[in-house]
Amino acid sequence: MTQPFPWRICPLDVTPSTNDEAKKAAEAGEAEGLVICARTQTAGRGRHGRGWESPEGNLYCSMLLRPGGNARDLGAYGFVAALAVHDVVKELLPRAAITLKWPNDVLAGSKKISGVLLEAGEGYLICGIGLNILHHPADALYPAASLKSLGAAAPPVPEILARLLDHFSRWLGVLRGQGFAPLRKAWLDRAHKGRVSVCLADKVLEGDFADLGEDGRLLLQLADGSEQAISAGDVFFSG
Ligand code: BT5
Repeated sequence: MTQPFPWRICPLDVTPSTNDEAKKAAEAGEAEGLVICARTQTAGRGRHGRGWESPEGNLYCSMLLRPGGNARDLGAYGFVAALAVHDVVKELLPRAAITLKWPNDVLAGSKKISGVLLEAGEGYLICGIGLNILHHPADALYPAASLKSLGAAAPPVPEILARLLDHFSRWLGVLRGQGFAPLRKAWLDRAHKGRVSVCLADKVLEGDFADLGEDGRLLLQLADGSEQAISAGDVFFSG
């Protein structure tokens, strides 16, 4: 399997957020490839300042990357993460429908099983991944599930992390060798499509999933036939 660089796993017991630990290491000059993982987080974060429930038994990890190049292109790394998680979950739940929800969620049986939080700083990018193995919240923004709730005989967390890093390396190799186009195609092949509501900061848009833009934006077809490109929002499927 392609290994663009050797991963260096730093396992922690309890931490507020693996993303924060990875950021500290990045700011102290740590090289690309560090992976912080923790058994539990006391202040796990989602996007837009939301929380991420982090009881012991799930995977919480953050990779330190140093992509260089243009800040505009960093969003591609979220698709690398989503595709890698997709592949791990598909291996463990081969009969379930595993799909991707824009931007970087992985759904198993239409429920959210994983989330990705990208955070960039000067010269680095932290890619945080949460994957529900034994636990999921009963009452979440989007209906949630875990590998266990869907009947998977889940291997131990370190083995799931090792599989995730292998898949992540492979998709990272694709991005760095061939650019975003093959990732976009792979993501579209696995995307949960259909009628959606998209909650933006100031309004809700209803429409049909039309496409994933070449820049990673969600393209939504509105009722009047026009197309709207979305850079940040929460997607909910209707029905
Ligand atoms: C995400 O945010 O999906 C990104 C989650 C990233 C978590 C990882 S864990 C390792 C690393 N360290 C961190 O501190 N974070 C990253 P978002 O799309 O905003 O979803 C957050 C919403 O999902 C919350 O408001 C809840 O409603 C719901 N939620 C919370 N915990 C969940 C869980 N374990 N499983 C499914 N949904 C959850």
